[in-house]
Amino acid sequence: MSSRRPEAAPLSEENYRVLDRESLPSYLNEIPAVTDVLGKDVEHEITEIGDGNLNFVFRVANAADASKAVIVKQAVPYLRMVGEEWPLGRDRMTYEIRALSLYNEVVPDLVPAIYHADEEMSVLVMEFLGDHAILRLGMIEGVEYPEVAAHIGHFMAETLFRTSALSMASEPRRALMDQFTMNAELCKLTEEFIFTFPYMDHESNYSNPTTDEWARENIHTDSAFKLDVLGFKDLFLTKADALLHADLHTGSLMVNQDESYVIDMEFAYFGPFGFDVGKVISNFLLCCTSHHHHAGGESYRNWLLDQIPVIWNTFETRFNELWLEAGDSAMLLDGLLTDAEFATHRASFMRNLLQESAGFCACSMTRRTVGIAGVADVRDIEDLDIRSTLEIANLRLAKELMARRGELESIDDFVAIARSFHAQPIL
Ligand code: ADP
Ligand code: SR1
Ligand code: MG
Repeated sequence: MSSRRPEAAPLSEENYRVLDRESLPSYLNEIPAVTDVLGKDVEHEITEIGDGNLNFVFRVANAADASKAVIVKQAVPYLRMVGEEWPLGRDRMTYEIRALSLYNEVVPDLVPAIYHADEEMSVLVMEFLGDHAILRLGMIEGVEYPEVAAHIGHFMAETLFRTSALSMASEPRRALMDQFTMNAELCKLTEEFIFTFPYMDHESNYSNPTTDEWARENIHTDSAFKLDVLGFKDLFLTKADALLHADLHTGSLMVNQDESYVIDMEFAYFGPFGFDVGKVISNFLLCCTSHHHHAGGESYRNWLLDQIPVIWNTFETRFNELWLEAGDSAMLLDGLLTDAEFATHRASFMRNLLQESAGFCACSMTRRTVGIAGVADVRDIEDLDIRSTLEIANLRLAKELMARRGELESIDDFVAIARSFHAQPIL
């Protein structure tokens, strides 16, 4: 893994302006890598397609040939989902650019290509994934994607292993960490919106009266659960295993029947392996609950549950392959462990990682249910009673996974808990 330039100086406002439909054509016309795709001085068709929480995303196409298109993503100096009254540094785009550049080296088939990256303007111009849908939206519709679980597992194994101390030497790894250390504001969003606010009365939390009452009685006053979550917040703050995507959910995946692409890596930082693994799995579970209401029903719920072992087993197999192939690293030198000791170490490492992932999965399920940033799978259900029943189900499952994570010896144990939960009548 190559090291990159040192932590950048603060961004200057002099070279920054917010791009819009009027200014985008002249901005893009000066970038040869973009005019190679769109054509030079052509008429543009520009659509703002951002449905995310933080940034503005434009599709810019050649008006005469819509197959020629790029995506322009720009960070503005505030949190889009709240508005200008919630300032947020736009250097988050610097971290997205760095992480996407690294992913383009490590897993080029699983991320969009970069045409242009402009840290001063907080702009990324990238490949338009026109033949792909956001996984979350497809899953709400009950679409089965045969390859996506294996792609997710492969993505996590490659990106997590190759940026970890199991693979890299100590000095280049510290130089790489230095590139992401100051993604402080987005880490703080996670610290607060995933690990703190959802477990207390907080003005930012979502509200649905029946769910609120259940949360007050079963979350805010459950000391054991809150202390477990605090332990995971501690891991998030202190355990720097690898470069994480750190916002890896089904809204950060664009897919079709054959291909999967990971997008939106602005939260990237060095954190615990299990955060990426647990977060992505939690989104399959949240969707599974929603199909007690959505049309997919039991058969789609089973498909979703079946994907979890595929994600984990692909991850584990590839991670172990990379580990067996690796030479000396910051962590291990050839000759330190016997083959038997190494095998014992790997097995115990994977069991710990599974249990850690289950805990992060529980935190993610809870925040997506009672925190500000919900998931459309459940939060877009109009009937408040149905929504509330599903929300409480998600909270109950989250608590069970958290409480029982220490029992987990294999991914089958994890999925067995979810299967028996969903075998009960929920609606
Ligand atoms: P945010 O950081 O604001 O959450 P995202 O990176 O998630 O923004 O992008 C918002 C939306 O823009 C995505 O949900 C997707 O619909 C669209 N989008 C983002 N990147 C691409 C891409 N490379 N190709 C096609 N659509 C994209
Ligand atoms: C204010 S929290 C917004 C959330 O949106 C992003 O997708 C992250 O998950 C973040 O926690
Ligand atoms: Mg984002």
